[in-house]
Amino acid sequence: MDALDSSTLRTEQPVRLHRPAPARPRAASPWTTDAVLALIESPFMALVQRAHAVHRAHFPEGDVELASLLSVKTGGCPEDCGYCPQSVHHDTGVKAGKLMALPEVLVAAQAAKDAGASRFCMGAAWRSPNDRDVEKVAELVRGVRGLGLETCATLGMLEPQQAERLAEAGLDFYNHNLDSAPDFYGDIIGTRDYQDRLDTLARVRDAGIRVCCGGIVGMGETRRQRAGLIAELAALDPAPESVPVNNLVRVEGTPLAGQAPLDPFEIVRVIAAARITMPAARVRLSAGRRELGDGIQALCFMAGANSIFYGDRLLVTGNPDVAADRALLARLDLPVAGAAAQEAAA
Ligand code: SAM
Ligand code: DTB
Ligand code: SF4
Repeated sequence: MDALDSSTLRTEQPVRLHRPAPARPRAASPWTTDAVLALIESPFMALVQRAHAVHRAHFPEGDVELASLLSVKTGGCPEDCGYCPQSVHHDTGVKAGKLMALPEVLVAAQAAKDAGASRFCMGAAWRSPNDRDVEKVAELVRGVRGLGLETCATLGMLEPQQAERLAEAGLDFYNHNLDSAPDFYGDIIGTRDYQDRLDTLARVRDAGIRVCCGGIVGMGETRRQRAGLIAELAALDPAPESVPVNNLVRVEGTPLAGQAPLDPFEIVRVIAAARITMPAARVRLSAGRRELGDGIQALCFMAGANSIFYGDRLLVTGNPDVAADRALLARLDLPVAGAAAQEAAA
């Protein structure tokens, strides 16, 4: 990864991978792209103050949810997502593995719980799972739930009956990101389109699973396109219960490895916009926290972030270590959400 260099803090020049997709007509929502852009462009302190007020009104306890990630099936993915180290299209040195077995997953889940996590998210580098894969993941979900953790899975595109099988297994959340605004998406991903993502999200909803849906910033998108992503998320009906905001992790070998880092204050603005437009959601300050530093993370919490990925690894890249995160939350007097987290802290 590149070091943060203040001379290249923000770029509006995308690394162009694919043909740009035309803007798609969106469902009626009070949060148009223009309205979200106006929010993001409002004076920084006023924006953070407004977001903080919304946050306190909807989350009076001010707690932070700790979600741990495990890559249960790593690498070898046929999709060409320009940011992703697990795509076969990019030479990143990530080796393809098989789906992990239940006992191994339970060891990792128990360790996450012991460290204080309340949610355990299992990620698989699939375009879409086959039915046998879904049955195996359903077993993992049952096992992890049995440990008293909330479960989340992110497995790619789902068919309706696959979403139903996961719901029957008790899956609490399904993560499937819109990733970008529709008019930037084609620059980043060529092997499936925006509507595919919306279709999977609808199937997850119809099956009764709560939705975790967000995106990535820092891929070379414009500010307007960041606003477009937030507008799309806020237009989902109902809005997602969890909204991960990922700061691009620039991985050597991916087409976006050379992307200049985004101004970290811009990430705070995006978090604030997510909080104001989706007031009841857990807004997760997700990948890319290692580059942000404690001060920017504190501003993100102020602006309404109330969840983080917790644990030394994300899927295949690193994350701040557990001790550093616990120390940061303690220094900021931020309580952790959930009984397990409180026990681990004691
Ligand atoms: N294959 C499934 C899919 O794409 O839906 C699930 C796993 S995929 C790794 C889940 C999400 O991780 C992506 O949608 C993207 O938002 C995020 N992600 C992947 N690589 C990233 C990176 N280098 N930086 C930030 N976020 C990333
Ligand atoms: C999400 O929005 N971010 C997570 C999770 N959902 C699955 C993944 C981040 C991946 C970061 C790069 C990596 O380690 O592969
Ligand atoms: Fe595959 Fe998901 Fe990575 Fe895209 S983001 S290449 S679908 S693992």
